Amino acid sequence: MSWLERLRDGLGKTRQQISGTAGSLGQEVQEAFTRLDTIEDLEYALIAADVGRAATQEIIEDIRKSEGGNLQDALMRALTLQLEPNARRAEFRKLGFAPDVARSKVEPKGHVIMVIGVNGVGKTTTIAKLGQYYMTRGKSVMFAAGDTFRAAAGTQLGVWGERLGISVIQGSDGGDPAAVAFDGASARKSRGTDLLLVDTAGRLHNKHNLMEELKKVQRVIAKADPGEPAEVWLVLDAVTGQNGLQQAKKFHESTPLTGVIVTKLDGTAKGGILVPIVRELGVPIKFIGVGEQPGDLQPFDSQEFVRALFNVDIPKS
Ligand SMILES: Nc1nc2c(ncn2[C@@H]2O[C@H](COP(=O)(O)OP(=O)(O)OP(=O)(O)O)[C@@H](O)[C@H]2O)c(=O)[nH]1
Ligand SMILES: [Mg+2]
Repeated sequence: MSWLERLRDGLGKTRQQISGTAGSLGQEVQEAFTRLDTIEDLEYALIAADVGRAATQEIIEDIRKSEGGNLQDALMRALTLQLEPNARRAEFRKLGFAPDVARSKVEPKGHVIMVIGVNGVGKTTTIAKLGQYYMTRGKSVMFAAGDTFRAAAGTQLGVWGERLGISVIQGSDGGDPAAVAFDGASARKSRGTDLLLVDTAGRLHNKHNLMEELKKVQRVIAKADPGEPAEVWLVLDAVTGQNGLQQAKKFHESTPLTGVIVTKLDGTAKGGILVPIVRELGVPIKFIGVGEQPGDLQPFDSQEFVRALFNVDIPKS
């Protein structure tokens, strides 16, 4: 299966949830607005998919203003617009709809990417996938096993490293994660490796400790290699929906994020969560994950996402 097929497949639950609730999206926009229940059903469907109220209202407004065409086309345009960063969305609306570059820029600004997020969201697996992604694009990659809290977390990353041929800086279970991060950042610098991906714990004895620990890891990396980590990416499990978004905000307050990776879009009917992530966090979505295999992670592309969501063919460019 190609990535696009897996993406379509993965978004199946969200698609069913939207089209099942919204009813026929094939009707003309103008006709739909003559029957209020159609629009109410669509609103309900979007909210149930976790698109959020503010974005849903804007989407309905954009559809209302669209000139002709059917409901699905207007909805797809409006949704794509909601997946653009806030400033670009305003600009596109003024110009009429025309995003040029929809695909996220995933070239890291520097050499160290710290990967954070609560437990079980897919951090370690995502690090492995990212390692493969960058390696197949010609970059040298290293991992640092900074989750020393959960027993066997280091082993899990070690297994991935072995499978992918990526070297892993390990600490000891229960040891100091900042020490592992420091060793990793120093080793990356001295070896001249292009990229270091730092895994972190998703859970400690309490939440406050976790945030403090992440800040410390970040500080120590900067000590070993000034200017790094250039990127702090939060992994968010789409299945957790609005809850995950609230957690993301907490992380963002304490360790400012430069990107978000949304995983498990294959396991949820709430794929609309990407919309409030973009709107409320104001941080770009870098990658999305639709499965457990290394190839199941790809740079986020708003147009591709919306087309896959509605099972519409993607024109070959
Ligand atoms: N279906 C699906 N499963 C995924 C995806 N990404 C990760 N997983 C699975 O989610 C589970 C947890 O992944 P981990 O990478 O261990 O998560 P983590 O955030 O490192 O968890 P902790 O180390 O406990 O904090 C694993 O079974 C992964 O295979 C995805 O995009 N889709
Ligand atoms: Mg982990």
